[in-house]
Amino acid sequence: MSELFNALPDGCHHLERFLDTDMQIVLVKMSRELLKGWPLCQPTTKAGYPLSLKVSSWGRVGWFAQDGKYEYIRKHPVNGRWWPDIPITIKLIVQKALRDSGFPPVDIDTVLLNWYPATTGKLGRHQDVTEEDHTSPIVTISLGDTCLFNIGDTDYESKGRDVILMSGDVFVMGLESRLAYHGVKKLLPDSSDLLPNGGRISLTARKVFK
Ligand code: MD3
Ligand code: FE
Repeated sequence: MSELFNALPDGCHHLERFLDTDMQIVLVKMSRELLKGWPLCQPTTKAGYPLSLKVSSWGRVGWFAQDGKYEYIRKHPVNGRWWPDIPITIKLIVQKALRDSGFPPVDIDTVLLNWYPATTGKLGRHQDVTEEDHTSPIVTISLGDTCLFNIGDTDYESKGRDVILMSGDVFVMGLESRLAYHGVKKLLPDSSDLLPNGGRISLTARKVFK
């Protein structure tokens, strides 16, 4: 009964253990390949503070935050190279997650890699509104250490619901939850053996353009 009082918002789907260990290892290898050519960069808030994570991207554009702006940029912020194509494996996982959640396919423009360092990684409460398209569902793959994630509604003050995201889980946010406030409160140290020194990678697929 109690879960009825604290259900996930409409349009929000937690696909637990969606990816087996072999697929998680493949995705970590792909992430390392990306970072060889497009190294992690640390975004800063509009007030100029560094976020407690670092990012890189695949796709036509990549999300970044610098000089008081949150934006999608066409090239890596440091080396100026165009972002690489989204790996087909990631596209297939995203389409399967959407289908299993009851959504039609989405032609994604970008996959954001978030790197959360062991123990200190976190992401303050926010809405994803940098995109032009606010209706297509967003899909996130979790790899490495477990995190404590919170998702509310479109009111910043909403208490929200805590969700434990583990390595191999996929989270889909569509409908009302597309614009829900959410954040990563903390990582649970030593909760996964996938990454040698701990930490967490999330891969978030989005349609940016209408
Ligand atoms: C709910 N990433 O990159 S994933 C982000 O774990 C972001 O890296 C977190 O929030 C992470 O913007 C959370 C789950 C997630 C992603 C996008 C959402 C939840 C969302 C968009 C709308 C509502
Ligand atoms: Fe977000």
